[in-house]
Amino acid sequence: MSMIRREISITESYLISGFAGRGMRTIIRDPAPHLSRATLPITFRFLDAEGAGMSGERRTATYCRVCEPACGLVATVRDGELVALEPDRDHPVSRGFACRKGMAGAAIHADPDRLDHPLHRFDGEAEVRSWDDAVGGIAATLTSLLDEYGPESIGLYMGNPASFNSQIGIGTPELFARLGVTRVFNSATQDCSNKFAAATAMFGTSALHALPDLRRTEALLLLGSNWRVSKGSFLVVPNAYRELADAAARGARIWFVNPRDTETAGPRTGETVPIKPDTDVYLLAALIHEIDRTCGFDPVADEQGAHLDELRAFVADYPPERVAEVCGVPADRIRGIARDFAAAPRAAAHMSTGVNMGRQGMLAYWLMTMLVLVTGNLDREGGNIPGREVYPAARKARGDLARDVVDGEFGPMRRGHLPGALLADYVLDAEQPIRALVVIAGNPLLTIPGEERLRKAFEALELLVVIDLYPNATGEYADWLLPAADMYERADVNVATLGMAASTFVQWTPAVVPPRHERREEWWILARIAQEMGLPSVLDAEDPETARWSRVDHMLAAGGLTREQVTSRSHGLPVGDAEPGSLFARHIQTTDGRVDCRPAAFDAAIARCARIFAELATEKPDQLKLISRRDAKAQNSWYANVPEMKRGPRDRNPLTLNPDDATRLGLSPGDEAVVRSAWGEVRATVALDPGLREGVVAMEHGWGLQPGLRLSRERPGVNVNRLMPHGPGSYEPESNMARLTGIPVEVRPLRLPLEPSVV
Ligand SMILES: Nc1nc2c(c(=O)[nH]1)N[C@H]1C(S)=C(S)[C@@H](COP(=O)(O)OP(=O)(O)OC[C@H]3O[C@@H](n4cnc5c(=O)[nH]c(N)nc54)[C@H](O)[C@@H]3O)O[C@H]1N2
Ligand SMILES: Nc1nc2c(c(=O)[nH]1)N[C@H]1C(S)=C(S)[C@@H](COP(=O)(O)OP(=O)(O)OC[C@H]3O[C@@H](n4cnc5c(=O)[nH]c(N)nc54)[C@H](O)[C@@H]3O)O[C@H]1N2
Ligand code: SF4
Ligand SMILES: [Mo]
Repeated sequence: MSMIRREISITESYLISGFAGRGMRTIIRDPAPHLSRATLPITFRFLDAEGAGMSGERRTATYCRVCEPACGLVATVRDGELVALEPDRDHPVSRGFACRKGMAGAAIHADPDRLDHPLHRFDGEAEVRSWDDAVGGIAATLTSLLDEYGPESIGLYMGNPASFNSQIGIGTPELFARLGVTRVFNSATQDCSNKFAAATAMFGTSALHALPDLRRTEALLLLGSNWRVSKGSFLVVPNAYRELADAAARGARIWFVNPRDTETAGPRTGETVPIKPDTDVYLLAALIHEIDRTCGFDPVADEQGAHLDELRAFVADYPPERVAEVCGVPADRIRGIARDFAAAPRAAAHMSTGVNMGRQGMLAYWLMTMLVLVTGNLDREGGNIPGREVYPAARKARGDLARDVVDGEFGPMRRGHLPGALLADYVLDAEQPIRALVVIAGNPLLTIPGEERLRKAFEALELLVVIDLYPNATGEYADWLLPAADMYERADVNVATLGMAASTFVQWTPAVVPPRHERREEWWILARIAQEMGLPSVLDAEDPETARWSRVDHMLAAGGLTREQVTSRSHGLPVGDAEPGSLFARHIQTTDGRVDCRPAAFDAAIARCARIFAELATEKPDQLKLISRRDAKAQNSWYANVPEMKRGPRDRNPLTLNPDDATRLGLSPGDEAVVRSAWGEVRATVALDPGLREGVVAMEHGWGLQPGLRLSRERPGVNVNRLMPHGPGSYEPESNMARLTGIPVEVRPLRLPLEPSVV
């Protein structure tokens, strides 16, 4: 076996999978410090004449790009194949922590059901086509639609994994922005867009979010999250559950405001405050009102905030005794939390998807921030502070919510990413429909509310392009299904979550292995389509390799870093901890440098707040409400085909009920139940969860048949988003955030078929 060693650019690594078929395999090593940015040392090993497999094992430091913490991992590559991932003990921040979802990356990489070649579907038949055919065919259809109907006929949906891919933003603007495409959708409107809207109104920028200072706080209010399972969101803290346990061991008081007593709550961490779903905004208002009425606002609030009197006037409508019934939290308990939170020398708060997905996520995020501010805990040690920046994101994302809210085709909405809950409406619109949709790293059929209507919409499209790891449920409707490289097949930098971390680090990873078969990175796919359409393309740059990293280089340069520095530190380059004082000193973007504590842009939302309160106050007392839940062995819809994550009871997503509710409804574990909302109906298997508040039922999302995936065919589960509100009026208009929790439902046993004797 002969061996040559030489330097090769990353672009070239795309060619490697082609070489492999001709008897050559490649090993990509850790980038060595002396190498220039895009250059990796590569060892080619030629197979011997008999074609015996190459041997040898190497370990490469990399990182996980499934969720926010970006945990350091070590990949084992044997005979050129990724065989295992394990936690990186030498990582300066995650220090040997990683979860099962992360480690399952090796199984996803090797999954035989992955997309490996471009597929074209025509008259119900799918056939393998060349990349040239694929990009040529897509370019031709896009060009003719543009000519005939203009850019409004084209839509884009970017899913959640796109956020963890530093390269996805390279080809995308070149293609879609140049075409003038404005109908852009993003999973954020099913996740967190309320936070962008609220931050814009309070801080003058959508990119400023103050994190709880877990290591130093003495009181922590956590609403609508379950860190032990999810590992957190809008927060980069590896092993956040451990941080909670450490804080509690130090004596910190922790409240989990949640309709469910979660895996995260308990004697090691803190107590659950079992709230009724979709009512957090009133609890938060009552806490602030109680503090105002008793100990008063901290004097620093007058310096930090504008319009405090207007805030006072708003919360005065919601005293503890008035909200107690609606929230399902006794007034005394609310007063107790207010007292203890205000009295704690350092207190912090955080809220996540359970509150984002209610009807008033934007106001809830505002009030959560106000609770921190009026107790003097904003931008203070042990309170809420922004993460250390690398790139001045807050300045770049400056905005004005009042100007952002516009009259859209389907009613008021925020400019920017369109509401996912309207995707089907845009496609089925009679006057100016979206006729071609490109879906990148997303599975909207299962993750956006309203499956039935989305099916109609996807059927009506003239062109659907799905760029994914898998032939996912959305891909069933695709004319072109394009195979994406996975995270271990691409070089990357963790730019997406910079500024959201308690301890900021910049991490580089090389492509651990070359893309299998014909998988390609998204930027390359989009750049090829751009070329075919005669548009500028990064592939036509003098040096495409330098060009495709230019955005990352620019972001790093803003922080005084170079890619050389970053690539030389294979376990991540620590940048610094979140800094008290930096919010007001550097980040805030309002003209007076103060937080707007009662933005005028909230007027309509505040009027709605009163209306929703009246509606909740008169609701029938036994009204069941559906909430979402996550499972430790899933990641939205895309772990459906990983055998080790779907064993045992994880063969379906049951409807979980409190045992008393189940008895009242005549349901036992294992029974089939019908769940009906005003928007749809599903059948689900019943399971009990004594941790659920009475009157609350829960289901995991991300399930539902994905015919292209073997395990999903055997264990499809049901898509809970059939039950979720969609269409005009179903989302929060200032943020475009979908409503995915606190949905009124009716649950009844599925009528058994008639006894055979009766038939
Ligand atoms: N009812 C309800 N609905 C929800 C939620 C809920 O709690 N309840 N949660 C919401 C939330 S928070 C989110 S973020 C959304 C998620 O919504 P989506 O982003 O639409 O869905 P995912 O299931 O995350 O699908 C990701 C897709 O990307 C593919 N993928 C993974 N990695 C890559 C890659 O590197 N490149 C490419 N091209 N594809 C890749 C996967 O195979 C999968 O098909 O769902 C939302 N929907
Ligand atoms: N294992 C696993 N990890 C994941 C994911 C996954 O699907 N599986 N998805 C990833 C993604 S995309 C995201 S965005 C993050 C999300 O991370 P988290 O926001 O922590 O998500 P969840 O674990 O769903 O926690 C939401 C909690 O809100 C509660 N809740 C529901 N309705 C309400 C309400 O009205 N009020 C209050 N106060 N609480 C409510 C639920 O009981 C649940 O415990 O997780 C990420 N990590
Ligand atoms: S916590 Fe998230 S980033 Fe860390 S290993 Fe698990 S899935 Fe990956
Ligand atoms: Mo998410």
